[in-house]
Amino acid sequence: MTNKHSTCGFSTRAIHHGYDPKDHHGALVPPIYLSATFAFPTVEYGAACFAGEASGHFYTRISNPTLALLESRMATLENGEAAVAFSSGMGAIAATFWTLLRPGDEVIVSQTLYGCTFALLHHGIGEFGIKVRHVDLTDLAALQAALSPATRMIYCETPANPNLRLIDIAAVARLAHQQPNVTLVVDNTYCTPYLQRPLELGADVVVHSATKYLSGHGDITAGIAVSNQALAQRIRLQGLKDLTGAVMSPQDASLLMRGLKTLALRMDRHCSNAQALAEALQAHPAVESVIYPGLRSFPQYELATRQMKLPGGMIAFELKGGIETGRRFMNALQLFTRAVSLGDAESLAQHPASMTHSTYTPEQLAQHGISEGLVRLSVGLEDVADLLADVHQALAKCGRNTVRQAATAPSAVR
Ligand code: 3LM
Repeated sequence: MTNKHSTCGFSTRAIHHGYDPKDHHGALVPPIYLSATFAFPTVEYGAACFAGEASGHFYTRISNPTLALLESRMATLENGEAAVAFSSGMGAIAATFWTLLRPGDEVIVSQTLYGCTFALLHHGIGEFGIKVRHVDLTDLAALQAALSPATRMIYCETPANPNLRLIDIAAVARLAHQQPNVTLVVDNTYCTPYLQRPLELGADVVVHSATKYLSGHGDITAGIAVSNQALAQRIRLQGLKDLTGAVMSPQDASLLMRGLKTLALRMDRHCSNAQALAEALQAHPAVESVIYPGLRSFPQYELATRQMKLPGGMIAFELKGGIETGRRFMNALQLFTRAVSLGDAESLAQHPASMTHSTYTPEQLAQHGISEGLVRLSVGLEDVADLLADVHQALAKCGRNTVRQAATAPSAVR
């Protein structure tokens, strides 16, 4: 695999890293190797592959040339040594947990997490003898107090889904690494490596839902884990090969590489559109509060500017009148689509408490800082004037009870 672009900039590596057309009949776009299995020239070579003594591809659940190219691109973009591709973000997260944790271990997790990660912890690994401790990781004294000889992992999202709380990765990494055998795992889905590179700040593993910004077009589910060689090899041979089998398809790897080519351009646009929308929301009298890392009112504004290149494309906000007004606002949107997921070209709106985070009980939502009235926007790539117009018309309607029953008429649901 050619690595002649290893010293180039982010976008150049996202487009070219690890591939030279002259090695592939001049094909500009890397070929998709659909083969599930690979021929052994000799029985001895096959045995060496299985023993880990030969590095060739032998079965796509373990490795494949198309996946290997994608993995090398993700590794360089995150500034890690190696990456492992999965069929979903949850596949990557589950494989990382199952590889690195054993009964009797403790995992310290931040207060707010994506709903299915929360469910995996509480209804998955938490029921297999692994102790899950939620700690406010913005409070370093609380983290220090929570660390114990049994701690094997610290896990966080920053910004967190859905309330955008940030964790100071460098500070948490310093505490984590005072103790041997503690792995800091950061979910970098909201930022992508274009905005934030946790491994450079001391994290050990980065996980992604590549379903989101990395692929960027809402047409695949995919996941990635990036780390050093040794950890990646363990995650591949245990978490991927044996414990989950959640391998990415080669076609999806190709779509994901297509998405990566425009990642920087798209992220710049997501961020500038979101900044304009967040400012407009904040200035509107119907709005109670806006959470966006690019606003000076954001409680961790200084950390956001230090840790993230730009504030991201996600906004959370509450309207005066709480969830009832929030529902009317979402049903009145015409250009925004009412849908979960994020990071697509299309702007999306959803209600975390009843959708992405419905795996939390109402009590847990309150404990974990996810308020009932929160509305989440994934700001897309449309023209900002059209997005502003849509939000303004929906805000004008949501105070009054004049909204058509969009949710009951499938043809009217965008
Ligand atoms: C969502 N999130 O709408 P997949 N980590 C983070 C995530 O946001 C997600 C995952 C991991 C949403 C999905 S909700 C039914 C739709 C921070 C997914 C999991 O397995 O690729 O979906 O990634 O917030």
